Amino acid sequence: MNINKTACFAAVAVSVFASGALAADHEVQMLNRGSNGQPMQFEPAFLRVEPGDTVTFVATDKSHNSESLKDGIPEGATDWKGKINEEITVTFDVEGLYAYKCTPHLGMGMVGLIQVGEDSSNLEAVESLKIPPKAKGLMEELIAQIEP
Ligand SMILES: [Cu+2]
Repeated sequence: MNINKTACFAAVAVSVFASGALAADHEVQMLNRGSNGQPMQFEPAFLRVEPGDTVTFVATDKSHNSESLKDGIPEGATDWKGKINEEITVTFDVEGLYAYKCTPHLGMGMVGLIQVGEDSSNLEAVESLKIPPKAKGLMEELIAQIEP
């Protein structure tokens, strides 16, 4: 009886883990003005998550979206492109750095960075992204927040 109970518990624990029930969902707000007073911001613009976690980009304010930047995500990772005014949930399975933008506000510096796990081997690609100066400036600030 005891043995059966233990085996049963182990099976449940394994299936919970395998189904990803331990994965967390994080939220990033898309805002006309961030709490730092800057216009057109993702908040938080830098996020550290674990592989398998999801991030929901919330359409708190209108006229924003979230789209991965070309050459700004790890090799083998899936890009994404949310529609304007729509919430989108993205699952991050591949470790690495993910740079993204709000398509209409890239020129105003509306970019964000997500670090998944501990692999930052695509850092150089993110550092050399071809994006407008204001976006570049914020991206540098976000890169400085990467955890080693
Ligand atoms: Cu925007």
